[in-house]
Amino acid sequence: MKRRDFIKGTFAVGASAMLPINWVFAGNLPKGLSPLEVDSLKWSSVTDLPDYYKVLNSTPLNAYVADHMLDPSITPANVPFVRWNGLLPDFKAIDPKIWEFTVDGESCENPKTYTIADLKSKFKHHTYALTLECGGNSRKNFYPSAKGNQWTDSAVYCSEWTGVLVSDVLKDCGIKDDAVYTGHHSIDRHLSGKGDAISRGVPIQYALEDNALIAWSMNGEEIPYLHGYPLRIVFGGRPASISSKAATGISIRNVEHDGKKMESPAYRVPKYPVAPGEKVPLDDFEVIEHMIVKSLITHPQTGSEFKLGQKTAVRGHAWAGPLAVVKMEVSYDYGSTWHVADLKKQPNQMAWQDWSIELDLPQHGYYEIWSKATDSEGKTQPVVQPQWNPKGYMFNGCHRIAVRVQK
Ligand SMILES: Nc1nc2c(c(=O)[nH]1)N[C@H]1C(S)=C(S)[C@@H](COP(=O)(O)O)O[C@H]1N2
Ligand SMILES: [Mo]
Repeated sequence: MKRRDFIKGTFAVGASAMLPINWVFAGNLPKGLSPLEVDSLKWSSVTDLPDYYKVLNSTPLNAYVADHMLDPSITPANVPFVRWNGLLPDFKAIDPKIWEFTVDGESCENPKTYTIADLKSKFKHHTYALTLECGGNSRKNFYPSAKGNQWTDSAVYCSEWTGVLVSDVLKDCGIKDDAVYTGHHSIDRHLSGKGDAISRGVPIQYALEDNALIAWSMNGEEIPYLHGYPLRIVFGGRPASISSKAATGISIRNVEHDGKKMESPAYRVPKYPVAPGEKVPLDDFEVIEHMIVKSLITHPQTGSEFKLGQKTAVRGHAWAGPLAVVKMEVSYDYGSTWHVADLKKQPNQMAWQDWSIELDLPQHGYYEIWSKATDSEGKTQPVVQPQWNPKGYMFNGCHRIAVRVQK
């Protein structure tokens, strides 16, 4: 039997415990859900990544941190999940002074190549907090399991990006009337060493929105190597796969972009509801254009311990793609009753929103705290699981953590 470490406040204490001594509200847990395991947080280390990262794969590099490390409103540069589809670029060989960004494509009137200095001097600068969530975030929660990186719930972050608008740059090159899509290009290569690792794009109208950036800075500093140095295309609210790191250009396309990982079923879901485990014909998938309503509890850390009578402060973030979150609720009795949390406004569209609440957990024992966001169209997070899909995208079930109250 695995040892499970409980954590007092934010400090680890050596005490171990087995689940659960006094399992409060146990009868309310919906059929099919088992109590969360309170695994000890032991992170593997890999070159270049701090040892609090948990590494899913090293080639390609995929890694994430524990949910509670995403607590700040603006995610610091040393904690976002790291996702690469192919080989890592030779970062040390990159010279930002000669880095080029090219706009071309069938629907581009005047193809142009810019240096980073050109972009900085020619166009207005903008700074936005933008939520980047992998389309496969929380994939591990799907039952039956879906193939792909088994992300838990932290393949999402919201940092502040500074750059120029994609639309200003595309307009500078002239967008023909027949433009329908963008195609994004990066320097990194496929695992085979040949061809692009990934080259995705968006319907042209999204590229014209006023918070899609070509950014050279994250949180006021140079973009870290692993998050897109020296230049990144950043679209909040949409699957992060379109936010190309180490970006070398955008093609303005007169067809749906046909770059690497645009083909079905990559970043696509079935056009109609399917049974869990069902095989779906490739023609029956459609592209995911935006992420959906969801929330994350970032405090307390799962496994925390409280004293009976002590208020339990709970907080986190919530987001809903291009929409705002209008209501945030928390339950500590497996969804039987919900408590409305304080919810902050977005600093800008496509940014996550902070929320917080203080709970009075009524007696000693084991609890789960669940969080549920509702968006401006009234859509809310499912308690058990959302529509299953073959690639395990867009899981947005309620977030769950486990805590214990001592007598
Ligand atoms: N150049 C490049 N950009 C990329 C990728 C990649 O493999 N190469 N992966 C995409 C995917 S699938 C995701 S989820 C995000 C991850 O961004 P992060 O590593 O900053 O968290 O980057 C996107 N941009
Ligand atoms: Mo992703």
